[in-house]
Amino acid sequence: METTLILLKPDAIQRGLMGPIIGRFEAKGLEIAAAKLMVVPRDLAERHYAEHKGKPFYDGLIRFITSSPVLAMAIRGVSAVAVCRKLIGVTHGAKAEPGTIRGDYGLSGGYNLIHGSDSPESAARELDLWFRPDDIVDYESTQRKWVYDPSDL
Ligand code: DAT
Ligand code: MG
Repeated sequence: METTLILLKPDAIQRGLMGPIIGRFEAKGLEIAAAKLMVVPRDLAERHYAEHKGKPFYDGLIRFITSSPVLAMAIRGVSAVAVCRKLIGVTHGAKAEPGTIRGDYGLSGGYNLIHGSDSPESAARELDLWFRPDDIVDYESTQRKWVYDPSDL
C-alpha cells in the first residue's frame, strides 16, 4: 500500500466539485486516510512548490493556492501515487484526456483543480509537510478484500 498527497485546490472548492472529485477516488477503490480543509499559509505553499521557485508561473501559483481554502487529503491504495496521477490527468485542463479529473472539469493551466504527488519520494515529503503523523489514519477498510485480488496485496 502506498499513500499519496492530494490537494483539491481553491477552484475545486469554490466550484462545488469536492464531492464529485472525492467520489472518483472512492469509486476507484482508493481509501481516504486523512482530510483537512484549510487556508494555506504562505510558507507552506512555498515549501510545497519549492521546485517551481523562479519559474514564470510561480508567483501566480502561490497567490492562487493561498487565495481560498484547499482540501488536503492522504489517499491510500496499491500504487496510489501513479494511479492518482492517472485519474488526475495532465497539467493543463484543455489538454487533459476526457475521463480524467482535469479533462472533465477544467480548461485552465493554472486553475487545474487538483494536485497529486508525482513520485513516492514526493508523496513522503509532501505528506510530511501537510499532515502530522497522527492525522493519517490507519484503519481496516472492509472493501479492501473485494477491491484487490489477494495477489495484488
Ligand atoms: P502538476 O500539477 O501536473 O504536477 P507541475 O508540477 O508541473 O504540474 O506544476 C505545478 C502547478 O503549477 C500546476 O498544477 C499548475 C501550475 N503550472 C504549471 N505549469 C504552468 C504554466 N505553464 N502556466 C500556469 N501555471 C502552471
Ligand atoms: Mg507537480
